[in-house]
Amino acid sequence: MKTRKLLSGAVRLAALPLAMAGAFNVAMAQQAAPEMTAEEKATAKKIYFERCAGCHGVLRKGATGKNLEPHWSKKLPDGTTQEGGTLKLGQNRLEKIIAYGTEGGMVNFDDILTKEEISLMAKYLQNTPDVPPEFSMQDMLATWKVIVPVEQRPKKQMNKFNLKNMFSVTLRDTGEVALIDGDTKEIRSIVKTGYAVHISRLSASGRYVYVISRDGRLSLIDLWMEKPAVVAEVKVGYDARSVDTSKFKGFEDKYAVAGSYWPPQYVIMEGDTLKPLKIVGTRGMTVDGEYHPEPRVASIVSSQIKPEWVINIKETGQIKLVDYSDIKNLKETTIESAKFLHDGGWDASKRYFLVAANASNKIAVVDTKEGKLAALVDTKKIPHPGRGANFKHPQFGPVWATGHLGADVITLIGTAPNDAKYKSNAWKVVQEIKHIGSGNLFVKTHPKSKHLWADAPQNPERSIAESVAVWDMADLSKPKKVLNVAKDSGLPETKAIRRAVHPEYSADGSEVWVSLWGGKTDQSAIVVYDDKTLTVKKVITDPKMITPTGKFNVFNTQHDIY
Ligand code: DHE
Repeated sequence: MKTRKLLSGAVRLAALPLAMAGAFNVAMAQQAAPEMTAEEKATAKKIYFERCAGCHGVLRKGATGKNLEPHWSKKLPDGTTQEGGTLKLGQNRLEKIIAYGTEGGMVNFDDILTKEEISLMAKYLQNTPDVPPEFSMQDMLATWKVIVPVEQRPKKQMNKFNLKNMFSVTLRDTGEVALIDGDTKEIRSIVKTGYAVHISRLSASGRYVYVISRDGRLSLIDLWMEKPAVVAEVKVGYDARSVDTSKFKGFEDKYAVAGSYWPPQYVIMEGDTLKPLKIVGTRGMTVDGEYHPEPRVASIVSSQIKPEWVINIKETGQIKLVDYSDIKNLKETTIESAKFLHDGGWDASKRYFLVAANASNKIAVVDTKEGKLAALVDTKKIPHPGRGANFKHPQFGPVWATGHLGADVITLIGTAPNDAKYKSNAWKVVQEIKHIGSGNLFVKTHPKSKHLWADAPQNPERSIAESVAVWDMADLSKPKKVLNVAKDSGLPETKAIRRAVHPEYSADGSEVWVSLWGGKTDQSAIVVYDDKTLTVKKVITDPKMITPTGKFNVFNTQHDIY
């Protein structure tokens, strides 16, 4: 129980789903669902959205997390199936699972939710989930705001910042991003975004930053302003995670595309105003041939070799290649891969896209030149690459690396099918490097670096979750260096674990920035390491530095360097 307690802290991530699996996968009891007042239901719904929906889905169909529907089918003795009971587990057992987690991976919430809230959630889960409303073009247009019209924006860069080396940093729990100058390490601007802001992506020119928040709010920041600020906003759905832009020659900064978890759809917008232009639903059949009502949009990446986005649909396992050259006559190529697609990145040539089908323990490889699936690679449990890391392995040639939430290895996959010397390694796991533990979320390197970095923020042990590991890519048999980022920050220890998360390089590849994801109200920091010497160069901290997580260096994000 002790370790599970440690696991809880800030992260309610992919581990959560696994947990509920075993525990909930039982037949139902035929009793009425507990009654709830409208007020109780509204509170529970909010908690479910904030804490549970990411893994289990709003309809509770399950993905990385278990199916939590109350209407498990029950076979009756006469062979017919009866629907509509309540979870057999009942109130007490549900409360225990929510409070303490399970061996299967469900994390404990007893340090986040009060006893009353836990009891409320147990009741809520025994009631049939409401189907949230759809979000039409009209709804979206009603939320669209151009704060600074294009003609009133600067015609050239009005500040003296080195924009290439600017970092857009997620301040997760304050719903803000901090724009931090990579050269001086000064916070240049803190910008209000949406609830539990998630990721930032760059326009092809590097001028605009697109920030997507979990409540579906998309914010557009203009880096050319004297003080960079939000110039347009739109709500793309009720629940969202991904955004990218048109990067192909001739379409630079023209379009943005954002994917939502609810409703399951993606929207194409004008790149400089966010005016929604076209919404495309993603409901449909899974790769197993079953209809799914909630296939959520996971990662989106923009091709640099075609006017195309790769849009990964989580629950169906279908990868969409969306040709944006004519959005009125939109062409989608649907590639069958494996269910539960999540995050991924390009190989070094930017022709192949590798994406984790995380709960299927696979990496799907798409050949975007041919528009086909190149391979499905089996890996250890729950691969979670972020965007992955590309380097030339001394023995196996070009490889792409992913870490795992569910295993203590970093997996290296060969990526050079057209190289005479290394083609036999293509789309094979060529090596598994031993990590400091499971619970990895992100790996990173840079073409100018000799190091590979990996975090382990989801590990139950404080000392592991607060550390990162670094390997010398020229000789992976050399012992890895383990850096305790929390200790290196020099900040006083806090009750909450300060998870070391998301290593990100500076534009020139000389520094690596690691966030310390601490408690909701604790002042935290980003620790900047010299990538050559692996020593601390600077600790960026500020009373406003609360829950820093993802960091997006403008140049590296713009050019997909990892
Ligand atoms: Fe993320 C990327 C979904 C929780 C930090 N995360 C992604 C992507 C998806 C995703 C689909 C790929 C986006 C893309 O490339 O277009 N994340 C989810 C979830 O569904 C999940 C598991 C649960 C939830 O309820 O949201 C989840 N993610 C988290 C976190 O708790 C993290 C660690 C901290 C935070 O800030 O929220 C987190 N996710 C990130 C980051 C990236 C990301 C930093 C981008 C990595 C990169 O280098 O590009």
